Amino acid sequence: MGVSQWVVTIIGLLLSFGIAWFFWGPKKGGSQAEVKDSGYQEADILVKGGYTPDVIVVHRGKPVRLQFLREDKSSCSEMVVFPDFEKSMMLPFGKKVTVELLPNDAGSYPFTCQMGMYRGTLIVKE
Ligand SMILES: [Cu+2]
Repeated sequence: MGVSQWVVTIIGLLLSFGIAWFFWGPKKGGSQAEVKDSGYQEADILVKGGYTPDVIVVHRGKPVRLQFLREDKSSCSEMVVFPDFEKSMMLPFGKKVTVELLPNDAGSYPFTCQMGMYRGTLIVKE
C-alpha cells in the first residue's frame, strides 16, 4: 500500500472508532435534579427536536417535579408519556407543563413522545 492508502485506512478506522464511541461509549452522568425548598426534586426539560437534558437523575422516595417547556412545533412533541408511571401530559407550545412523579423504586424509567421518537430517561437512584 502507498502512503495515501495508509492515510485513508487510518482515517477510516478513526472514524469508525469515533462512531462506535459515540453510540456505545460511556454516557455522561445525566442531569441531577435539584432538591428545592418545596421538597421536590426539580428539573427543567426543553422539548425541541428531542429532550434536553434527556437523562435526569433523581433519588428514590422523594417527589419529582419535571417542568417541560415545548419549543418545537412538530406534532411529534405535543405529548410526553411516562409508561412506567402511567402518566401522560399534553405539552402546549411555549407553555411550561409540570409532571409530578413519586419514584419509589430505583431503576431507569424511559419517557417518550406519544410515538416514541423523542426519548429520555429518568434514572432513580437509591
Ligand atoms: Cu413523536
